[in-house]
Amino acid sequence: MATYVEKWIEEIAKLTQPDKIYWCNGSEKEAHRLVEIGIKEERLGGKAVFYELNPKTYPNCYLHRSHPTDVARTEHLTFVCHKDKETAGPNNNWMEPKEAKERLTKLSMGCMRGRTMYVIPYMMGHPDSPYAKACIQITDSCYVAVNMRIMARVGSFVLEKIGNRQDFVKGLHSVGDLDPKKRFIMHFPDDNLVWSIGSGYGGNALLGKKCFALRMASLLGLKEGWLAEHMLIIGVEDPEGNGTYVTAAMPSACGKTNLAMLESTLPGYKIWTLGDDISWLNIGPDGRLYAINPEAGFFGVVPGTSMKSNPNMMRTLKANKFYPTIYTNTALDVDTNEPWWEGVDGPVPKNMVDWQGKPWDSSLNTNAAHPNSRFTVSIYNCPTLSREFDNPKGVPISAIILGARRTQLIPLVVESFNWQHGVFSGARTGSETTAAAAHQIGVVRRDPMAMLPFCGYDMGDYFRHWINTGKKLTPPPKIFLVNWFRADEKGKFIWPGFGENVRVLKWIVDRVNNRVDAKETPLGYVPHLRDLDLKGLDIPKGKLEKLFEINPQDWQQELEDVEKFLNQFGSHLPQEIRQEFDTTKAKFTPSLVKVGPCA
Ligand code: OXD
Ligand code: MN
Repeated sequence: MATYVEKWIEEIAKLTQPDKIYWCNGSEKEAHRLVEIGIKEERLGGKAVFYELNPKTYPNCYLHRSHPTDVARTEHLTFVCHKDKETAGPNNNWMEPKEAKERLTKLSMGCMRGRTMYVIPYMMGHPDSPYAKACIQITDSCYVAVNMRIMARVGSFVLEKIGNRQDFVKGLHSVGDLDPKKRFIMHFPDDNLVWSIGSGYGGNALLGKKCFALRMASLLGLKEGWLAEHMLIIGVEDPEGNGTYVTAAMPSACGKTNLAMLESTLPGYKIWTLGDDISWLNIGPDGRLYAINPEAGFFGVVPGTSMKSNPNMMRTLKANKFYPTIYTNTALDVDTNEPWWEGVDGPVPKNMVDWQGKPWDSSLNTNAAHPNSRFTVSIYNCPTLSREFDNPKGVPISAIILGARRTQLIPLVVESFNWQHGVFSGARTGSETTAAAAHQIGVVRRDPMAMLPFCGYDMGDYFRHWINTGKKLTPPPKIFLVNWFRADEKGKFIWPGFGENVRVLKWIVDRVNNRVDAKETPLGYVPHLRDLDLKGLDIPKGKLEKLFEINPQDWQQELEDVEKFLNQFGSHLPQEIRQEFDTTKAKFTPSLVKVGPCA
């Protein structure tokens, strides 16, 4: 008798009409075959799917060039289709599920004609973990199939785990005809279904990642009592060999992947990597918060990656242990057949083609690599991979870091007074937009816990879920805000960042282990300068004080903006968040303000 999975595949094949159906087994042999198909047979937008890079200097590495209109997540085409709009909240696009399915059904009729349908059974999390989830993705792209095998644990064993169950999350993906007008990424929580058509881009097409592991999983977490978060996971080892596990949420362009693989500049400190993008956080049997990384690879932004910004990522990319590594939309040095991107070490090659394969030279004043060009590489290639990565129980988390990119206002590091205050601090977090859109530089986009594009339900309810989770934790982790981007009067960053961020991690670990006290401010606790290890750094005292300056006028303005943002959640906003807001506001009313430099 056909299983539920087989019946579903049959039903989708009837709709999409592929030439062939291929069930992936996750083996390396199969990955070689899929890459070969991508080089020789399958076409995407009329082009080969993969090009082999220099086999001597970049062995087992392949370049993929996407359709020029298909280079990033398309938030405006991403919908969460709950029965009612209110559940989706103001942070999600919503469409009535019946209407959404009708649209997608029309777009999907015969969309796989002439193509192969790949069926990918995959696991998010270690197969032995009680927190892992078995899923199936269908796709008509060998690029997606190869990338899924890097990013998740693919294999026939997943089918055995699913058996005849019906409650696994189904992902249905087709590149369609790559027409942005016919592109949708739709989530159907009541049917455990993600349906994506018209894009081959990672965040839109690798459905285990943002679609399942964040949007759908955030809803599962709400139902089942856990948190799915946009967070890296690291272990910080001190000179005595003690490890402290930390997660950190950061919006894009705030150095999340760099922090996940940080090379310490402090003697005796070592950072161990467990993940760079997603954490699933569960309450363990001892009442502490345990994190697993549901993914098995990195899908990271390439430009800016160098031996200075992230030496361990450069080593990961060259490790050549797990087959293969994929570069998407980088430029290509035609003489050496090697990928190239802005910010990489070394001179700019003389003879290059850009990310679309067109001749490029620096006088063109354009980017050679697309600013959102990506690598997909196995986490097992990472030289700093923690030996706890495959621990099915996960790792106990002592601190949660919430990052922001603000040239003013937010100190280098602040510890929240308690869990509830930390949730409020995360709820009001925003980042200044970067130079990508010149006219918009410095505009603040509020992005609570870096989850605004990824929370599958109303974020007011999400804040409540955080508050409730904290009440069950014994003890809850401490929550810290960090901001590497504070600038001086000339607009120059004060803090050197990158490997030097370990100095902030050290203070966080010292606070978690009650080794140092701290100075109270209206925003939380900040370090006494004597407790921040600054040996070897040449930052004048005045500038260091600026890193922690809290300007009441600026904060009065900031809180007006925060209030507007929080008000959109209406009655869904927990009373506790309102209280925290009022308390903070009162601290900044002129008669009460008493803020000095830390000493
Ligand atoms: C993102 C990503 O967009 O991780 O956040 O790709
Ligand atoms: Mn991300």
